[in-house]
Amino acid sequence: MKERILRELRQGLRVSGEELGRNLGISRAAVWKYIRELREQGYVINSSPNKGYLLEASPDIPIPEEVLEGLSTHVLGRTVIYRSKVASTQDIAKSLASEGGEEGTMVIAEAQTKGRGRMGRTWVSNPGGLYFSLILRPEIEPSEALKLPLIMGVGIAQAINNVTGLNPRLKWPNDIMVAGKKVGGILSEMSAETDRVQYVVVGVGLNLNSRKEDFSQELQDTAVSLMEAAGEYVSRVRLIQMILYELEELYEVYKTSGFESIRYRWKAFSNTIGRKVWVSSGTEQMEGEALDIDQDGALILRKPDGTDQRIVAGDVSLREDLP
Ligand code: BT5
Repeated sequence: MKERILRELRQGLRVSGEELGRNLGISRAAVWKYIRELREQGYVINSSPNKGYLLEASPDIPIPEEVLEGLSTHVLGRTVIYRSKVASTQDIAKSLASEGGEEGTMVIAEAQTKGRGRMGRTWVSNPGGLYFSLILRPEIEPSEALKLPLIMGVGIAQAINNVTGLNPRLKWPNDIMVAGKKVGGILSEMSAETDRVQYVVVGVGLNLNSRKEDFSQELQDTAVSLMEAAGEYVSRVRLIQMILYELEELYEVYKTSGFESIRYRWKAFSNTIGRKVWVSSGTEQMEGEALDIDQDGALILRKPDGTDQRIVAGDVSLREDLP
């Protein structure tokens, strides 16, 4: 019912409680209760006696009412679950996925107390950032799943560029960088049988409107927010809608035509290819030149002895960034 009231108010005209009640088949008192709830959510609704209600401003909060308004995707983000504080959006999305949650379902949180990165690392998730997990159900073999964080990376980089004008770079396998610092990361977790993926939950953490002093001393050297880099507040709702739009397009391309064209787009955003790097993969530490990513999304490292090594998981440091 609240959504329907909002839809009426979004027409941009002043409308009386009586008229709203009549259109929606509820009492004026009920209308008033929903208006109060909307105000509590951050909607600015002007009311004047005898004339009625006028929507003056909507909050930049990724609640379903806002994300769905004007969202142009067919699948991704059509179901949005918004929470103010959770341990990790990954856990919620994974449990929904295991109970049959639909492809495209998105769990967004304002803050996380146990946000995680890869290999048990922590993702610092203070208020001001964007933290979400998306359920995907691609009909692929488990070995294909390595490509998904790369596809996500391209979509996110493109969306950041569209919304802020910044030129983000992608660092293999899952870092989103701006001005040489990490602005976001992608975590992909899947459930699979031997030859079939059941679901993949891709989690994205982005530093959006946080300030330098919101980060710990240690992170201040390596992390940045979009607001700091762009010099202005970045609308969360707009960025989410743009990410979903870009991702859905890429996901379609991937499902119908494969990874090849996305691989090229990834390379165009990359700050890794052609650079001297250090790679740590499992217990191994290697140096060399990041030559390419192959058709599976693996990194090809040319080692000092001239041989090439294919790396499917690990961390890359650019040599000139090392202390
Ligand atoms: C990642 O891991 O970069 C993937 C992060 C994914 C987070 C999202 S948030 C929504 C969803 N729910 C979750 O619980 N997780 C996902 P990794 O490559 O392992 O990088 C982790 C490292 O990045 C840490 O060890 C820190 O060095 C650094 N880091 C942590 N928080 C950061 C932040 N807010 N900004 C920049 N760097 C950060």
